[in-house]
Amino acid sequence: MWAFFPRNSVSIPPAADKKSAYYLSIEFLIGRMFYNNLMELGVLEDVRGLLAEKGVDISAFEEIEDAALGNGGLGRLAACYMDSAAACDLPVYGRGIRYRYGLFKQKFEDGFQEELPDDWQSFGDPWSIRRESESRRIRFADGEVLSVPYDMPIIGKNRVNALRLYQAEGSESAAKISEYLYPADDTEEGKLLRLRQEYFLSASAVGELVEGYVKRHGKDFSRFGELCAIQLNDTHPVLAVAEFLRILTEEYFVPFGRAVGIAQSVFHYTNHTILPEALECWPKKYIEKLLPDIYDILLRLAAKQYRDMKKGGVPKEDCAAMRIVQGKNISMANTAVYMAGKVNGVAAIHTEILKNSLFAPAYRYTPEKFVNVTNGVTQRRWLMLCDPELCRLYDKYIGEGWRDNFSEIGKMRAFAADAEVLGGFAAVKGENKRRLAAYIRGREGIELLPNAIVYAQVKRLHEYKRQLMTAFAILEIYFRLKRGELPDFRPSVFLFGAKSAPSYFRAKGIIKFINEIAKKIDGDPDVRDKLQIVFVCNYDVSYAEKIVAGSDVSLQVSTAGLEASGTGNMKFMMNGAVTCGTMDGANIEIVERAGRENNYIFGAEVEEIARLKEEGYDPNARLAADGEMRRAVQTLTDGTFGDGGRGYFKDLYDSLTVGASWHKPDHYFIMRDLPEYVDRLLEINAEYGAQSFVRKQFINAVSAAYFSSDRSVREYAEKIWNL
Ligand code: 26V
Repeated sequence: MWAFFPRNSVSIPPAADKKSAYYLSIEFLIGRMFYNNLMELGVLEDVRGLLAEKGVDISAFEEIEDAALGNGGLGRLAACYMDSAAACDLPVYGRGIRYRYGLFKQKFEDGFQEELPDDWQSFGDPWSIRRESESRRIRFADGEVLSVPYDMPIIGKNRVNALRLYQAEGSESAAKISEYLYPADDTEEGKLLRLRQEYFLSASAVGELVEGYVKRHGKDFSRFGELCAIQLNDTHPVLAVAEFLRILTEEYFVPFGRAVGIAQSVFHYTNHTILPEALECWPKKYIEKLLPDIYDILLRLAAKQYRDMKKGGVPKEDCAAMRIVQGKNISMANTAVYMAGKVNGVAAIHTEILKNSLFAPAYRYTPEKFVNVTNGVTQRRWLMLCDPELCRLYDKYIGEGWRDNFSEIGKMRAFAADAEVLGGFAAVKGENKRRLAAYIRGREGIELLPNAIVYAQVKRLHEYKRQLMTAFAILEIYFRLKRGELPDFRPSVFLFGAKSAPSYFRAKGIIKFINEIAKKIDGDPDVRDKLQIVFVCNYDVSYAEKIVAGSDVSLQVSTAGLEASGTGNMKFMMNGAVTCGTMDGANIEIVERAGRENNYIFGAEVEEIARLKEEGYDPNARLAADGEMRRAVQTLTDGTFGDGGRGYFKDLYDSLTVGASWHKPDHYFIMRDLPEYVDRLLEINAEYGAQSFVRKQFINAVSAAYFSSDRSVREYAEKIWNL
């Protein structure tokens, strides 16, 4: 493959006076690059043909390199942005960690998740170039490690960018730093390892960028912000700010206050979640122990922030909320907000929540800092690669211009009443569904119900995403089918795909519960021709490509206010699935563009959730009043399903009805939204098969232009990086 590229083509261009942006991320969920790269080079079909002549199916390459150096939306977003930056000819470069093992491979044993290591380099890593000569030493209190960069080409039409991943070497303990993505952090040792990873990434990137600047522009740092933007993808790389201050003040003797000012013109911060348990706070003593110099810098920075706030007359409560030091901890988000030139949320509603609640005081004092950049996904992987038939349909009616300028896809809207086009669209969906069925047959040995409606919920397993609510909805439908109350019900398949964090007890309970329901339905001759659950094993990027192309209904049912954006929702939309979901994250912007009437929206909105929290919410009263719902929920404890005596189901039941010291019962408002959810699913079931339903799907697909990550990265380039 390397014959295609000069060996230095992925290096950072030496252009001395052009600004570049660096995207620092603890995750890059790039997935398989083989097909993608052939497509970007314009030779995918030729290679497919050549291999076929030799009797080789190109899908043989599905065995190799599916680099899962990320676990969900945040990491996949980073990968989409790399793709779009190259495609849009923007000088944007990724900086991350080259983990020896990616996100674990998932296995089911009797319906329980088990984790196996993901040895993603077992067939080698054909894409990366090791840049040994650019290695640098990274210092910790207990010794040094070597950071060796590996560059991976990101191929665009007129440009090849580099994704640079650092690998830790030098000793056995050094190599541990880049061994696993998300090492278990339920012990102090685990937490320290995670902190080491964050500093390793931060110091590798900042060391390189400052060195490069000094080589080209000397030690006058006044132009740094003019030439270099550093985007912090969530708080994991926030120590980069402290490392930057450390180098400028200690190695180049820049006065501290001046260094802070320069840093504020370089760094920007994207927030990806408002869940309190996911907002990083590092105990001071850990930072002090591992990184004493960085600790001093952070305390100096905190003291400066506090002085400035006092001088500015900021009232006590606001000071308390914004402070970098929070008791015994350092708040990484507060550090990021203080030091960032721009702070952004990832969907309109999410940015509003940042401004009005999470970071409300900071917004009041520095409103100009806050901007929204709604997420996007790359249509090259998520439409052109995974849905070539739909693309050919577009070519036929509007030409190929949309392939380079995705906003042209909107031209297809003119055909929304054209029976021939809708027929063609439905045929494509049917074919993709058959392909998906074949893929699942191959991977799971399961036969999907033929000609069924495919509803899909694929995403990380988390309580706020409410896979459990979908499980209850399916149970309600199951009991109604058993009683013969749904005579016209069309065969339906519910696809789940999700990995649970290895130590997330409740999430693992939800996986087991869904697998138990699947088994029960499968064993019930009364309903198994009508209803089916398939929980696919080891959901990953390659699986997602097939699922988004072959599904009819995209389930996006998070509790309103909690899904920052979602990006799976966009992938399904692009491939012509309707959204059945709540008014949350980017769902709101999806229905704004495709029409609420063309989707299936339900549930409490953000204001109602706030009101329920305020005025009191009683899930038990709701259960008592709704026999259907009660029946479904009680299966957790009435012996219908078993969890092998491991206590998972009782814990789930208690989380809904009793709560705990840290959460009130039904913290995610399942009992509020479940009845409406069941109604929406049945409404879809009743409408499916009519041309009006195909039309809804079609309108979604052709209204997806805004959700291209080409649009998103251009917005970053204009509003934040000033490229
Ligand atoms: C991390 C953790 C770790 C501790 C346990 C609970 C928990 C919950 C959530 C997270 C997520 C970390 C950040 C993240 O991945 N956010 C996702 O970012 C996507 C890209 O912006 C966005 O589409 C998703 O809505 C958002 O959840």
